[in-house]
Amino acid sequence: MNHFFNALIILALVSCCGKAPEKPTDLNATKETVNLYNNLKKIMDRGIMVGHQDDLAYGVTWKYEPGRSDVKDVTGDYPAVYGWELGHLELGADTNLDGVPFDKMKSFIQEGYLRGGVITISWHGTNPMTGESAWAPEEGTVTSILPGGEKNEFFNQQLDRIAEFMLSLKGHRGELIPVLFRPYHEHTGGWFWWGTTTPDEEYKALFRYTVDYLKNKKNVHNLLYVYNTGSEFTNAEVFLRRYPGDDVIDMVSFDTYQRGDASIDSSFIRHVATRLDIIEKVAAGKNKIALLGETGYNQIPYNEWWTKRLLPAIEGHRILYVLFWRNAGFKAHEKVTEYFVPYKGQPSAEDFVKFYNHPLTLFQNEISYQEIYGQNK
Ligand code: BMA
Repeated sequence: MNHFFNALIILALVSCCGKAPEKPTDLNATKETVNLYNNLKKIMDRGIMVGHQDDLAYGVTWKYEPGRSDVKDVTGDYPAVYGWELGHLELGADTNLDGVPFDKMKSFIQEGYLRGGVITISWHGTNPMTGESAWAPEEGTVTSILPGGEKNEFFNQQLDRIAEFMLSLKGHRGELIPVLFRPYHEHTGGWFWWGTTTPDEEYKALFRYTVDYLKNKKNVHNLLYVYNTGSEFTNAEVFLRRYPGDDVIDMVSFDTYQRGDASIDSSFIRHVATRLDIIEKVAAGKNKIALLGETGYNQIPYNEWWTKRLLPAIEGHRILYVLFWRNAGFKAHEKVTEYFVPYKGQPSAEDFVKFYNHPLTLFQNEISYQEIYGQNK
């Protein structure tokens, strides 16, 4: 009887005094999105999730083979985070700028979601003012697409397509699949039309306009918003120069890639670690989540890069995930080969398995749908 009574008290205490769920910036976010937001905050106590762009669509030597993934070929397991890309959706195209059909993308997104994977989406949108690619900055672009600009209506139609896509992502019960949306990324560099040719205040206005349009005009409530710079910052002030506001951003991040000969140059470790320190402090101060949006070492020419460079760079950091860019393979029109995780037999594959087995890293088998999307205490 006594034991029973004690157990009751403990149960009451736990259920009364557990942390109340927190809201993401979208106060009307769907149940799964709120769950995801709260669950992601907790999962950082366990480790760092590992993600891969376009993982389920193709690898270095294959395309559209059901169930296949280069990460799985090497480790036996899927990544915990799946990155996808919307470029060309804004034009009403059926395939994205990298040739991935949007209908296939939707089913890959559903597949990853049902396994409990986290979905993140980037958007290398064409320049709405000139019709050139995302990599064609032109002064005045953002002014032209914001209210009062001559391309505002045109840009709204592009956002309509983004909204329609997000609202078409459905799980098994018809619920919307939550997405970490990372638009207008690497904006501290000069290569995109939303980059440094766009004045800071306009960048903020563009971000806020997009969030407002999706949320309030299109009723999109399955998004968490990610602020993402390049690596062109060495303090919080510069990192936050174009931060659109605590009321529209849920996560803070940056992108950076290993360059040069990593086997003789270890400066990547410090380069990443010092920036992670900065964004983690920012995240802690603002009650946001920090993450590494994109990284990798093209073709991984240093066999121990995973355990000797990447791991030491992220160890001891409180970040949600690290995402490796896509395994495009040979890109015919640029005549370059691009892949950021090993395929089976690639010389760094063995080291990637060590990275996989390291207690810090979380892949699909270490997380469940319930842990990521369920309502947990
Ligand atoms: C870049 C490259 C391009 C690709 C773009 C969008 O980093 O991989 O080939 O078109 O991302 O996915």
